[in-house]
Amino acid sequence: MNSNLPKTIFITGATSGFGKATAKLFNEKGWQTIITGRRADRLEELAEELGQNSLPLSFDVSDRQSVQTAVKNLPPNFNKISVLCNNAGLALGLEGADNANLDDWDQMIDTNIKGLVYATRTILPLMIDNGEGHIINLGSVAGSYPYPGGNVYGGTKAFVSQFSLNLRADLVGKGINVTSLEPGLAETEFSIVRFKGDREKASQVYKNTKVIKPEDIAETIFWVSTRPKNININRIEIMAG
Ligand code: NDP
Ligand code: 8X3
Repeated sequence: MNSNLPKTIFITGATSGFGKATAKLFNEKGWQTIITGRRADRLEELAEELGQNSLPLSFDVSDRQSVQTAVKNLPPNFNKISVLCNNAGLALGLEGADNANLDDWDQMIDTNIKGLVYATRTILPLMIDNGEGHIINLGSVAGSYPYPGGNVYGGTKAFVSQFSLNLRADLVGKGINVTSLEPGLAETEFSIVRFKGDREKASQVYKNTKVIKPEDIAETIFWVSTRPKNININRIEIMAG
């Protein structure tokens, strides 16, 4: 492979928060970005800002067929993926387990677990063919430290952490790195989504806290992606200061 060609990062959930900041930073650094998410209008707007090195693909990551179709139809100049950033995810609700909404639980499992697994399983063979790659999965401190109402969200993120280590076990010697990045409180649209559009309630979550910024996570993803290949960063936990 010609090492002068720009590298490509495939980012799930690039319409907001960490994913959007990551797309902007990698674009600035000269990478090609494949930006994905359900909201096509936001993707088009971001793609316009990023320019010709960016490819917007709108699909729901929890829909297996859509993930496979999107990857199968990648144009040849975008199908050598150096980094897959499995970032799309969400928390819904903060009710205790006896009151929580089962549809919310389904959606978190479908997105945070199944979506991440679909993207990984679909893109991994391309990385194996290229003999290099890096999968960076967005876990959370909620996967290690339980809190009331975290129930299924925390469970999905514990899956991400353990799945990352198991992927690593399968990929040793194949030139593919795997990292689980596990942040704490960061101000994005995360809480607005969790509280179903209640911005006032969402803003209370970050009151009097020095929160993590999306740009902090983007910089960490860039740092992880640019380490020498003789090391693998297994797991990074970042909490608000
Ligand atoms: P945002 O709500 O700002 O962004 C979430 C992104 O995920 C959006 O781009 C959204 O795109 C995408 N997404 C959600 N569901 C789907 C779906 N079914 N298909 C495709 N894309 C989807 O939140 P954050 O940036 O904070 O969250 C990013 C990741 O980081 C998540 O996995 C979250 O769990 C994790 N995280 C967040 C923390 C925080 O405090 N903010 C801390 C630790 C981890 P669209 O709606 O357009 O589909
Ligand atoms: C998001 C961080 O602490 O709100 O994963 O669950 S937390």
